[in-house]
Amino acid sequence: MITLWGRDNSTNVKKVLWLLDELKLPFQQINAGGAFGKNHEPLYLSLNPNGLVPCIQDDDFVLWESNAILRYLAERAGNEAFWPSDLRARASADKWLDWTANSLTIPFRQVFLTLVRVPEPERDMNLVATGMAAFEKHWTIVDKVLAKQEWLSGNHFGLGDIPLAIYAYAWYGLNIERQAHPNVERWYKQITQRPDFQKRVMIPLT
Ligand SMILES: N[C@@H](CCC(=O)N[C@@H](CS)C(=O)NCC(=O)O)C(=O)O
Repeated sequence: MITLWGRDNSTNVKKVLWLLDELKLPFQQINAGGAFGKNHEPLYLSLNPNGLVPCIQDDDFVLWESNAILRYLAERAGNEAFWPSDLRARASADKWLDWTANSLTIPFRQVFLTLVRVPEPERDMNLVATGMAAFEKHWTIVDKVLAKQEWLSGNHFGLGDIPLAIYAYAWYGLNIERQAHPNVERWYKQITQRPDFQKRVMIPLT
């Protein structure tokens, strides 16, 4: 049985919850991090010395880092759509996990954590502007890719779509001025029709 440590409203935990549901893998969840705490207690630190969520236990196997967890679960489930046996199809989808983490983690913090979690009088709006400019530059890249293929993972929804879709939910959920990216908008609309995305990701931004 898989145990997932993490709180529902964490960006990185949402990825894992969503994939567990897509893969129909049974699991139990222990709320941790944020208001739930636990992640700086010795028990949790013995699993994940970083004190961050998510972390999973699969019997006696422990794994942290959300994207590593996504890859592990997709392969563990033996699900061809999420972990294609074809090396090139798999790598083409997989690259979006690293790309999203490397390109957008900092802009995400600059925009969303500021606008959602910092009280208005204390917000650094220059930081928000810097993050938004980075997002727009990266959406332009994604838009060109999605002009040629239906999903980031190729011709079907897959692992490569998950991390960016989590950021897209925050992007389209905030009252901010956005440039038009028609192919991204088409892709995101399709994502929002997935029941597991609705259940795990489309919860209030807090
Ligand atoms: N690179 C890590 C980042 C994990 C991370 O930053 N987690 C945040 C939540 S999104 C966290 O644990 N924050 C402290 C807390 O929730 O108490 C991953 O992808 O798993």
